[in-house]
Amino acid sequence: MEIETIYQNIEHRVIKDTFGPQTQSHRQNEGKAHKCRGSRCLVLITVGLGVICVLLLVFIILQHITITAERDLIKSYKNTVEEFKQTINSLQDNHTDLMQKNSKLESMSLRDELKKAAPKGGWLFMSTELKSWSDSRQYCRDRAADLVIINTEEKQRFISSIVGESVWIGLSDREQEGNMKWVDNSTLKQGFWLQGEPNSYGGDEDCIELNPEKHNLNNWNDRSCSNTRKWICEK
Ligand SMILES: [Ca+2]
Ligand SMILES: [Ca+2]
Repeated sequence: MEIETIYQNIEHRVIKDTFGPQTQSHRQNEGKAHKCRGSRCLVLITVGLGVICVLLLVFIILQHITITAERDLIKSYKNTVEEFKQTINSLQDNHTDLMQKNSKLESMSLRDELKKAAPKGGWLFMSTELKSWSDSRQYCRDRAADLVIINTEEKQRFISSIVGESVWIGLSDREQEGNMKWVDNSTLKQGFWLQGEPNSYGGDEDCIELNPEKHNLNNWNDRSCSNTRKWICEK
């Protein structure tokens, strides 16, 4: 038994001596490998985080560029809209100026033509506003004039050609129904009536208008004196 025990101890030692250092080295290698794997992981994680950071940075920069570009675009749109508004306002002002100038020129031109048609030394004036026959006449009388008297075919044609809409003339039968008289109290000799006129429609038509939309020599109509029309003064 003692001898067996001694052999066993010897074998154990031999085995221990034979395999002992290898096992130790193996363990050391394993430790190194473990350490190495840990370092690699750390490097990989660091690199990964770095890449993510770089990507985030790129993303943020791109976002910033996009937002800046959009802001610039919005500013540019606002400026364009502002410029449009200014241009429109300017055009409206110009249009108003031109319309006023045109209106003045038309008025001057009309006055010149009316002066030519007026009796020597006199003048004609066409209103731009609307008044009843009596108020129209009063307007003329306040300027030492009166509503126009049309006693020739030439004058009838001329006035019909220069007015753009119905105007009061100095003729009425206010004093006596059916007895047409001019404002200078002279009796009507030649009338340029529309067909069927004067008809004193409704019994309330005593003042005469000239309607240029109708034929030049047939365009007078009797109408209620309280209606409002433009008018022509003559002096
Ligand atoms: Ca009448
Ligand atoms: Ca009538």
